[in-house]
Amino acid sequence: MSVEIYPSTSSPCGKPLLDVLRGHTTKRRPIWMMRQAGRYLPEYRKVRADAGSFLDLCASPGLASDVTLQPISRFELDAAIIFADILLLPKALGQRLEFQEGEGPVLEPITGLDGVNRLSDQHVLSDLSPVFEALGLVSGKLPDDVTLIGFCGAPWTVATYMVAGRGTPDQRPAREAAYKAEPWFTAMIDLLVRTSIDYLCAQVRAGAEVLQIFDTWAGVLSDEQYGRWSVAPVAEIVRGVKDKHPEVPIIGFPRGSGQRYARYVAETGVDAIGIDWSVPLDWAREQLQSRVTVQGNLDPVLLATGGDALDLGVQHILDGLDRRGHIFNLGHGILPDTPIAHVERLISKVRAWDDEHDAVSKSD
Ligand code: 1CP
Repeated sequence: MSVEIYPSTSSPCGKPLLDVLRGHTTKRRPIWMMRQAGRYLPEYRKVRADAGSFLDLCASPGLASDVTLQPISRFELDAAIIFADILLLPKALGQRLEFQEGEGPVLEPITGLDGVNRLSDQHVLSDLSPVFEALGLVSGKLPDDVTLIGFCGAPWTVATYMVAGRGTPDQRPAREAAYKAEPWFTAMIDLLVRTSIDYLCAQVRAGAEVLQIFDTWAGVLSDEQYGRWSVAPVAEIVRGVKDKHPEVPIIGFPRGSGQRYARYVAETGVDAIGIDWSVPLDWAREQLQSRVTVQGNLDPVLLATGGDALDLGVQHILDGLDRRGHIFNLGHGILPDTPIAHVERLISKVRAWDDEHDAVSKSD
């Protein structure tokens, strides 16, 4: 029998991640890791080298589905996240994108109306068809209890790269455009909202069971800008997707939001909130877990560090958050130099906690 904390309108389906997101209590606490397919895995590095470039890998459904499944074969994880990138959407809108070795993404910066006017939503879904094909392939190969996650970037975060043309430490170019509320910047955000809804809905049709919206740069916004550029566009996306697919849970990840995570939950309508490692767990339990599922929040640096500090950090999260309504994850993506043994240790710790507490509840 399942105990419910949020009103649940469905019966459990046997996939721990999906069930927790729908308000059921599961035997095991679901775990997955942001960027779980990636450079810390030798099997990923091999496929990546054979593919030629990161974008070639994303454009090849067979290879993208293989690397999506790599962490699932290696570890006991509860979700696979489709291998793609948040910047495939601006590329599909017509912005030139390259990934330079050791440099990360490079786009042709958009800093005015001309640049926005050159974008077009005409071929977005056909351009992104390799992502949908890869989802279909993964969906046919996943173990029965593993959930398939689709994703996109939040308009604000995607726009920061579109404006700067690359990753920056503070996203200053986009923040300046946002402060001035430049009409071209507003038009860019509107275009991203509309096309992200279409993109996410198409991912659901292709097999995604849960969606995550990555707002990696939400935290750099000042408080009075946060509502307009981070919360409002994501709320619109959530409404647009729920309109067509009300049964698909949506996880928001507005990294670095501090106290504003509570506002984000209240105003966007997400079903779950991904939190970074700076968030105090007692606060998260009271202010967030009482309303939605919480995902997080181990520091990726701690996972790379390992040892007793890692054990303590994992234990702190397992004890600090209510196991009902918690998805174990990192507070941001796994780092490329993370030893695989540390990942194995993390997962076995989480599983051991479940076993211990299951034994306790049986002997009660
Ligand atoms: O060299 C390589 O192999 C490329 C490294 C890499 C990988 C593995 C990039 C370049 N993207 C990805 C895959 C990726 N990106 C996934 C795959 C699924 C998984 O999690 O396993 C996901 C969900 C993303 C999302 C993404 N891309 C975000 C949001 C999450 C986050 O980590 O903050 C962002 C900001 C990007 C942009 C991006 N793509 C790649 C890099 C190095 C960056 C960051 C650039 C920067 O800010 O400097």
